[in-house]
Amino acid sequence: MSPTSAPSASQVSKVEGIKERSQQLREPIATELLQDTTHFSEDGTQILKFHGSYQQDNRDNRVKGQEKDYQFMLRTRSPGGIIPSQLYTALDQLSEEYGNGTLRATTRQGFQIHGILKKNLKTVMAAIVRNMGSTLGACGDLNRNVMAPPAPYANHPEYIYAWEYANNIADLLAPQTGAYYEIWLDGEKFISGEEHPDVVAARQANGNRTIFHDGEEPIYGQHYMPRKFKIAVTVPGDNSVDLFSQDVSLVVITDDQKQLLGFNVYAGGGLGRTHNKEETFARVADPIGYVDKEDVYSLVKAIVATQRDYGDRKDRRHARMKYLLNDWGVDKFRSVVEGYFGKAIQPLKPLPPFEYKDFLGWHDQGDGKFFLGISVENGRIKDEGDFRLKTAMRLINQKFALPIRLTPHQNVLFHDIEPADKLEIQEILSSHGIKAVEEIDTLVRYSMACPALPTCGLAVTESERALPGILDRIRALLTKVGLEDEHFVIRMTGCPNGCARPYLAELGFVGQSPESYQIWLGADPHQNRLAQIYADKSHINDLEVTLEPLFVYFKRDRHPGESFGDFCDRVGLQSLREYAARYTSGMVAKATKVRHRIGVRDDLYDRLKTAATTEGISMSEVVAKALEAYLNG
Ligand code: SRM
Ligand code: SF4
Repeated sequence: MSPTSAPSASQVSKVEGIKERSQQLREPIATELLQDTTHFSEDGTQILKFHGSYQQDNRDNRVKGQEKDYQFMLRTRSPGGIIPSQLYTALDQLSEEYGNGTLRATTRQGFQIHGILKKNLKTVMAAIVRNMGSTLGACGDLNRNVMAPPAPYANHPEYIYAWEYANNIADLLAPQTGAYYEIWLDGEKFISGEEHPDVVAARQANGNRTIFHDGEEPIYGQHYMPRKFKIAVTVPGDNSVDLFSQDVSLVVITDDQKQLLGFNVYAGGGLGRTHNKEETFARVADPIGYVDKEDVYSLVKAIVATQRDYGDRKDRRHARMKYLLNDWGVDKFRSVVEGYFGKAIQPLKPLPPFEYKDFLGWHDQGDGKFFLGISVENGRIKDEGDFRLKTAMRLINQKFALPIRLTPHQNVLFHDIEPADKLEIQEILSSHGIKAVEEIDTLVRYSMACPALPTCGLAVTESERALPGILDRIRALLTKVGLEDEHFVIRMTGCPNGCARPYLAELGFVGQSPESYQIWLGADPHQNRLAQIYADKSHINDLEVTLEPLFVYFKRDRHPGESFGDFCDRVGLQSLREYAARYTSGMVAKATKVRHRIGVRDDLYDRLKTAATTEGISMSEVVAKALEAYLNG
């Protein structure tokens, strides 16, 4: 039996037609790539995503009436965040030669290069593949990069199973079309690793309507998925992958001897939403049940087939699998999946609570070697002033050829480090301005921001470029109210799509209109619970006024050891709002100096800084003096 739900053209969204006409992801990009143009057509742009690239423009360079400054972002597909040393060397060089000079570690354990011109796209893509990488399926309506905890423990079998199955599921659901190799490598096929025979068999296995028997794509058919699809595999107690935000999460279950038995399965998480459209929302995944290891690929295929055949292909805003779970409820979803699976899904196995883990700093790997987790602010690997992470990583890579793992928190781990090399590696990092994990402000350590401006076409506010300054202000405010050692999870995005998973942060900023953010509060520190909207369109200049009452209330009424997110959840939004209202009307004027901000040109700012240093007074005082003099005539 083959699936029967090929959507009819009159009912479906525009993108469904583009996929159908693409000859399994070949056109129009194969044709348009050969044309001497700066960018692709709308259809080409959509199909290009499946190959791992987004057409963007540098929004800082937009000039009315002129063509946009088109450029391309490339994203790697790296299950579990595994980046071999050879691939890192290639990505580093490509980003220097063809990109904007930076590399960006993403929230799903991939690398992105920004700023590639269309004429160089093929060169860069081919170089990635020839150096053990791939971008196929990093974007588009199919299974995205499969996540797994990044810690390379050699002596924790659960972790080893998690990487193995993350990798195998990535293979199982990889597109089978020849388009990628034809277009970018002139048909030459590069295989970076053999597929596990179980995966090959599982892909072709003729389940109950799970596969198409004609064409190149047994699982996806001509129309691929209705929307992006995201999977993570983790181990009990480890929520480094934010498992509740995924379409599907699998949790490794072992016996007392640490032999793999099977997996607990969760489904229906997803974060993307649209402001003022209540029918779109962030959602945490539901527990679905347990599956034996022998059946896990069949179950994953059954879930994929359920979403493929029943996911909404008319309205892309309602097309993620979370809406099926929401509209059907867990019982109906489970029973439809069981129809494809061909048997009953077993009850969930009991598990300990899931915790936030980032694996930063030095760790014993368990096989005589070490791994080192380096905090990368917002994932941006660059050289800037005294901070020269890009160069430091290049030197470490050249000298020691260490494999890298990218973490789901935009950080990097070097592993397989010989004890004798620890000191030299640490020295390379220190001499390039990279702080040890103990020296990093904990607000920075536990924060994330998405790229937003200038590359993201969907951004309505700054994010990556704004968060560092905002964290400084929050640290100053915490110090002011007597919470100088406090930290919590802060995440920011430039729009409601949720790329830095702000709805699972204790304090989330979600871009709403220029310079204004929706403020989300109350997720737990381990990302098991969603935050809620506390304030709308909060201007970033009002940050201190908005947050000070909350921090004061938290300091006064928290339970011993209670985190900020748990506190906000316990007292509730209404109580927070009431306290803030009383606080602002009564005490805030006395307690807080309201600060106004004005912008100055970079050169003026530098002169201001020099003047303040020369005179030994603060910059505010210099400005105040100058303004007084000016205003008084
Ligand atoms: Fe994302 C679209 C960046 C993880 C939800 N995301 C985009 C685009 C491609 C903008 C676009 O469509 O034109 C962004 C490119 C910006 C740029 O200049 O690089 C973008 N997303 C990112 C990254 C780079 C953010 C980061 O700080 O690392 C992450 C890349 C991950 C990867 O390696 O694959 C990234 N995006 C996420 C996540 C988090 C996750 O997957 O764990 C989410 C929320 C989880 C989810 O999917 O529900 C996420 N991105 C979205 C959405 C909203 C999807 C939805 O269901 O509504 C969009 C827009 C869309 O798909 O229409 C989007
Ligand atoms: Fe762009 Fe919005 Fe994603 Fe940020 S959250 S990268 S602004 S799509």
